[in-house]
Amino acid sequence: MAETARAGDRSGPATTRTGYIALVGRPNAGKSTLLNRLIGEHLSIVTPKAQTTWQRVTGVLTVDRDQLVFLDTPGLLEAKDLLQRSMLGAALEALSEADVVLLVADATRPPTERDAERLLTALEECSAPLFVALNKIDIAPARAVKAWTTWADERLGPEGVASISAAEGTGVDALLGRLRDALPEGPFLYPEDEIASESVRFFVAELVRETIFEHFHQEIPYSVFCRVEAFREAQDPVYIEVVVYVERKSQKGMVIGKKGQAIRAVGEAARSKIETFLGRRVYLQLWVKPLRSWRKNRAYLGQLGFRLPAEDEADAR
Ligand SMILES: Nc1nc2c(ncn2[C@@H]2O[C@H](COP(=O)(O)OP(=O)(O)O)[C@@H](O)[C@H]2O)c(=O)[nH]1
Ligand SMILES: [Mg+2]
Repeated sequence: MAETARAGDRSGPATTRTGYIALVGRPNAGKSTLLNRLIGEHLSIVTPKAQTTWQRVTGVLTVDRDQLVFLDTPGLLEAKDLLQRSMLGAALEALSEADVVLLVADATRPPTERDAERLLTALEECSAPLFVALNKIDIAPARAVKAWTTWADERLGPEGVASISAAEGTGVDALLGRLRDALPEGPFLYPEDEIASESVRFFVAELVRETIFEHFHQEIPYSVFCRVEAFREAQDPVYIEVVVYVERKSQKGMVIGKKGQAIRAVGEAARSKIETFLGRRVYLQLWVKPLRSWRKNRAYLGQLGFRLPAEDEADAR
């Protein structure tokens, strides 16, 4: 009896809305900055250099009865080596899973036909609604933002175009409202208090890699990948060992620096970021090891946790 009564009772739990929102766009448009702003945590690494996000990062935001699962992706780029093919694959995979696609565009750079074509090709197999976030309006002239909006409306036919500053937060709440309204109904995919699906180890390694991007220039940041080898949280301070892989022996000396100066500076800066992230004191030990041409090596990329592009596709190039 009680069951039947409840079935007709309209005051029961309201339905929830849940969906994957893929953040796509050119490298350096501000996708990772936007993800961090939305989640309110430094989850995805951000640097002024292009192509810093190499694997997809998931950020989960639960507001009332809505759960938004943001997929930060490497930029849609022209893939030149195996690592870049893996990066592009990660972006396309996120698109294939997306319930909503959010193109993040840098409003300070004029739109190009090539970008539109690349995006529209990537979206061919994807039926999810498209929104455009015109980012960096804090520094883009109003004229440029207006021209971009008109162009995006005509060329991409999105559900909506929002002007935002991911760095300062302007317009982000309004954008969030529109994204929430575009979510399909469905049960939550993550516990309400969860903000990420990758492991703490992943984020710790990424913080070391971000620090390398800040301390080195030219090819070093793009030759380095970091992996946590030990993580002992029962200790205080938390004991963490990270291996910093480089592509060539000669780079090992550069990363270590004279009398270990360079790696010590990286270690200090990274430790402070990790302490903020974990909210704990940390002892950080860094090891630099060559892993010959790892960016081009399928076995190494696999061991380092990258998604690999299909074999035949790789061989055809
Ligand atoms: N002025 C300004 N800079 C931004 C904004 N959003 C991102 N940036 C900067 O743009 C650069 C690239 O940002 P990032 O989030 O790494 O871009 P991604 O490659 O698309 O993930 C960084 O130097 C950011 O600080 C913004 O709203 N305004
Ligand atoms: Mg990024």
